[in-house]
Amino acid sequence: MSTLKLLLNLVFIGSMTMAPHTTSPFIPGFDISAVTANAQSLPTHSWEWGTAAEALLKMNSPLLSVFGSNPFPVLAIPPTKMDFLLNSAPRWSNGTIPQREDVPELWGDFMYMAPPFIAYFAADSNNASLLEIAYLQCGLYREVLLFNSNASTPSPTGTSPTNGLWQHIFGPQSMESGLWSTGNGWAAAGMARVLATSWQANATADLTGGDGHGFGEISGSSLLAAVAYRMVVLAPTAFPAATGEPPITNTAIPAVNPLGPEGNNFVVLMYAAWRLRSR
Ligand SMILES: *[C@@H]1O[C@H](CO)[C@@H](O)[C@H](O)[C@H]1NC(C)=O
Ligand SMILES: *[C@@H]1O[C@H](CO)[C@@H](O)[C@H](O)[C@H]1NC(C)=O
Ligand SMILES: *[C@@H]1O[C@H](CO)[C@@H](O)[C@H](O)[C@H]1NC(C)=O
Ligand SMILES: CC(=O)N[C@H]1CO[C@H](CO)[C@@H](O)[C@@H]1O
Repeated sequence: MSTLKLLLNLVFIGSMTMAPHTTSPFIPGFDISAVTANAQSLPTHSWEWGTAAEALLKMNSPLLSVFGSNPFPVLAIPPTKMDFLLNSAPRWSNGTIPQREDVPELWGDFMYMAPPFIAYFAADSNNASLLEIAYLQCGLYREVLLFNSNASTPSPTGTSPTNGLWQHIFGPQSMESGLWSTGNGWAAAGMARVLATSWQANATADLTGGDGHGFGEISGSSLLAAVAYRMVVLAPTAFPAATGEPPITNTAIPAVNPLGPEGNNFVVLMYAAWRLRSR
């Protein structure tokens, strides 16, 4: 916990010293500085600090994110972290790594946390089989939460019983089959990061057959909008229609405080993605 808070502070300090990108030419119609300040000050849990670190990185040092041009600066992630992730928790029946340490339980939220980390670690250590694990985990989560199936082969796009929306949690502890928008945002944004990482590692064609197609309240909306803006830049042929301005131009102002730590971070992520698309 203190490690994560330290990481957040380091990212923030680093982003201040590493050529911060001026935001002035990219005015979204709401006070992005106020949202960013909230995004940094509100987190109190590990995943909120992690999301804040990610949002500040994209906001202030976008070239170092997996969507930027220098995503793998020299760093050393201790291999023990990867061993823990891959080997410590009881797997779901189709081989999926669960969100929980004690029970096999799958949460859409997980998609933003573990697969992007596994993919990044794999690309950084030049480990193709590990990169494939990150990709397969996305597919296996998709099977369970989108198709309510435990198959190991991907179900065809367009055949989900929930019209393309992911259910939130499958498992014995906190089963929650609702179609939570933020859960869908976590899933989409996590898969976009895995896709970008594979792309940067020149492995996308190997994993997907070339087109990246397998990756098929305001927090969820802004995170999903961030993904849409990212995909326009990442895969303009597959995503030609995601244009327009941030959808929160007016509503974000009254919602800034009630948004909470995650919501503020999602708005920062959306802004950073929109800014990139607008360049
Ligand atoms: C790649 O990662 C896997 C999983 O952690 C590990 O078992 C394997 O030894 C790694 N391969 C290389 C070449 O480092
Ligand atoms: C998938 O496996 C889980 C156990 O891990 C089981 O509870 C569930 O019913 C299975 N779902 C389907 C659709 O077979
Ligand atoms: C991907 O390919 C480009 C061009 O060949 C190369 O500059 C880059 O270093 C490669 N990236 C990785 C992670 O191997
Ligand atoms: C990787 C893995 O363990 N996949 C399993 C997922 O579940 C199906 C059964 O539905 C198995 O056939 C796969 O081997």
